[in-house]
Amino acid sequence: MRNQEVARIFNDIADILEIKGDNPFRIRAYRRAAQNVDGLAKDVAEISPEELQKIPGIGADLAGKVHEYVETGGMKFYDELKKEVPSGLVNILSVPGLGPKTARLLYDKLHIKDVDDLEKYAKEGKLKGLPGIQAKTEENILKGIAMIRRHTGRFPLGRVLPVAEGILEKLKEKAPVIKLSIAGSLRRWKETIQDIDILATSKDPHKVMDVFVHLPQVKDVIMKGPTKSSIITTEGTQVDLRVVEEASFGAALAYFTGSKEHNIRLREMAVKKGLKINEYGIFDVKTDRKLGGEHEEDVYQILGMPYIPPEIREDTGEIEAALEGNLPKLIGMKDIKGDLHVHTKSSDGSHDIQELIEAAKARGYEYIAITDHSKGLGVAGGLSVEQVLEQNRKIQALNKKLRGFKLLSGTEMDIKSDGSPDFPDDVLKRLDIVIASIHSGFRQSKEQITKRIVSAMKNPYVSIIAHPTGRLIGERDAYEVDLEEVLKAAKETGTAIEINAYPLRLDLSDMYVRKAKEMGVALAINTDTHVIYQFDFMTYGIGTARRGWAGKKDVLNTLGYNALMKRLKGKAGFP
Ligand code: DGT
Ligand code: CA
Ligand code: ZN
Repeated sequence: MRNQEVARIFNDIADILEIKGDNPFRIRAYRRAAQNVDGLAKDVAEISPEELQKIPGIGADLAGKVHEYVETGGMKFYDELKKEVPSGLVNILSVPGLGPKTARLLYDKLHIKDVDDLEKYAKEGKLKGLPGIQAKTEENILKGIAMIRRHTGRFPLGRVLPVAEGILEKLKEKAPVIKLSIAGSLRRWKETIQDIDILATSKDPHKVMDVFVHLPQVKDVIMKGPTKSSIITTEGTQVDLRVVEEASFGAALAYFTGSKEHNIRLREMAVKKGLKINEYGIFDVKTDRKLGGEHEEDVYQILGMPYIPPEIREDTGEIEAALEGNLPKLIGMKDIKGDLHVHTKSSDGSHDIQELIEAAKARGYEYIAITDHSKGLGVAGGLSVEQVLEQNRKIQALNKKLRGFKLLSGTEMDIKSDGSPDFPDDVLKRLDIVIASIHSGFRQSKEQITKRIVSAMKNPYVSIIAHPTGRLIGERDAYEVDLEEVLKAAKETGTAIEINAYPLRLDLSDMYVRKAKEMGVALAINTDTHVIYQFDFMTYGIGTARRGWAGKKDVLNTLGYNALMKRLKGKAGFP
């Protein structure tokens, strides 16, 4: 979809305008347009200029710009605008907490043009005198730069997967492929991705490669051959496509899915059995006879193991578990009965409850929890006590009318900086579910933040801790928090921990999901939906849960409605 690209450009434009000190209304118009284009379910390339104008926040002018981009792959206004500020200055904005006003100031006063300049000045302590910059800020800027550096070269899964799916779709449509699969870290649902690996079989590999290197997503072609081609997409991700023989497809899929560590272990095992595994198949070393390779299962079967799902192929115990017959039965999409973290337009969501019910039913769900923000989160339209109680009455009335579907009346309650809850207990006790989470005070010490979360968990009405580390992959590091302590307290208090499925969050991360599972802490996989299409983010949560070895019984929202309600009311200390 072109939508993400257009949204990124509109956001860039807003950034540059802001650095230039342009009209705030104009800046906000670009930001709003970016958000709305990003949220569209349909590709802007398939929407006529007339229809484009009907999208909220897109007038004739912006519709024209979108159309221009779809037609030409560029936007004149954007290209001209970029010439007005040093390109590195825009990159400075990716340093967390550093906004356009500061960027402008840094440029005007110190001629800082890019991240390297910024780092140099911060290290030398030369930023301090500037308005609004203190020693602590310099330290935070350096931390932020270090984070950006760590992430360069790897892209968040949530940015890469839609690109890969777009390419697969086009290949299916236009190229003579028979089998087609994603491989590599993307197939393992790793949270960051270096490059996209795709495998195919075909009777006409040349034609497949021809189609591939001419796809609209392609910016540069690195190499083109009959068995392997590599391109760079317009987003800057490398994609390798390999066309292999039908008889080797399974072996190639196993090989290129990795991980490398997992493959090395498999090959060592093979050697001990007098076998050889490579991307072409499994062979008997003595006779060179091919024993298998058409199907991925062949590899595992010949080594005397059950099939190991891609998500756990990391050599972190899966091979031992497989040999002992102890592989976990991993959770799947079909196990999910509902979503426990959903916003309506009463806070910062985009839809009313009725629209959300329809969307949830269409996904086969049995229930959803309405969890708008609480009053402390003013910027997100948090609900007052009166408003959340009114919503609660409305939901109870709706539940009487609904057939085969239930709403849970809830809240995403802010845990305040001092650790106190944003609603009193006599409000919380009327709700079906309470999600508690942190939205401020990210710079507190590890002890403070851990204490805040633990004290929230001690409240008998708090059912789930949402996005427990606050990270945004590639954009914002987790706040300092002792997750081991949090998990321990979760176990003791009977509080569930969320796997927030929003693609840039994936929070809990896979490693801690596994720890939670081992400790017997309940998990909940939620999308944090603000716009309906985001319900589909559930697959990312499932991917993360599977990477953490989680099964159906580890996850709250696999329970049916009645069992779930019983479970929520069963928390220790619940009156
Ligand atoms: P990344 O870094 O996100 O692209 O991660 P992967 O796992 O996709 O790594 P990539 O793209 O370098 O290679 C894809 C797969 O190919 C990898 O998971 C395993 C296999 N592979 C690549 N290089 C080697 C190697 O030197 N030895 C073995 N055994 N397997 C390899
Ligand atoms: Ca890869
Ligand atoms: Zn939320």
